[in-house]
Amino acid sequence: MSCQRIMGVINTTPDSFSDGGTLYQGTRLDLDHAMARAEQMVADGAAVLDIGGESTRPGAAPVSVQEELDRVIPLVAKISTELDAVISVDTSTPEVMREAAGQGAGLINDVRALRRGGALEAAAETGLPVCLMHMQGEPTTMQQNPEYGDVVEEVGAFLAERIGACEQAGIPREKLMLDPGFGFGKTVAHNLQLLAGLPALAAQGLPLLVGLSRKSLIGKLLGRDIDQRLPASLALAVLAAERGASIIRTHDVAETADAVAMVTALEEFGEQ
Ligand code: 9MG
Repeated sequence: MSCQRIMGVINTTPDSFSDGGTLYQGTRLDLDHAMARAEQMVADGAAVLDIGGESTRPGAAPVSVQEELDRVIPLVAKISTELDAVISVDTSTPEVMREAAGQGAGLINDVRALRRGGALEAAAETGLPVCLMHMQGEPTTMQQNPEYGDVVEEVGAFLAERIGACEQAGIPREKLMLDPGFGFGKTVAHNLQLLAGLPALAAQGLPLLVGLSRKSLIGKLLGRDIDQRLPASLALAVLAAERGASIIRTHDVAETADAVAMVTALEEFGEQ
């Protein structure tokens, strides 16, 4: 059963923080393996697949436009012809947005909230919905010393400014969703404050997308390595869904779909 709230993560990078390189054979992306992962995620309940070709983990090597296109576009093209899922392209690069849209992508997920030169115009041209994510700083340095006065208020103000920029560029508000960017220039305390403050961000009236799967706050709070973070990731997914998240971004689709389905069941029961 597909759960409309689940976005499965497919990293086509050799160096992503939790699953980097698992789709590689030597130095080449194994398209058949990536496709098998996508098929499994859809069978497990993902309604959206998020395909990314740039690692945003702190210290990751920068990727050229051509490299990002080569990693992402063949997979977007193949999934769009073979699978029934919305394809989200996880990119900040205008050329990738345009090309992915042409190959059947249905959503732009930009961790830089369309701040890269030409990104607003490219996203507007595609006519696709966009997820605007908050990040303090740049991936290479964002975790060095993140600072906020009131993190919920500042993230909310940033996202409101980006909504305004999108509207000015011709992307209507109805096409936007928002993401506080857990782990992107945030300490553990900032992440927890944002999780508690999700209802305040939901009050902007746009759908919230949340990614907490396997993130380092779990490692910092519980001392768990990446491969031991599933139970805490599920708890965080449920907490986020209860606090108003519409879409949950996850590496572990089957387990997260079941966990979040319990929140959905309770919400639907409450509406009777
Ligand atoms: C690409 N990416 C990695 N983490 C993410 C998160 O938390 N949200 C969104 N929208 N994208 C993310």
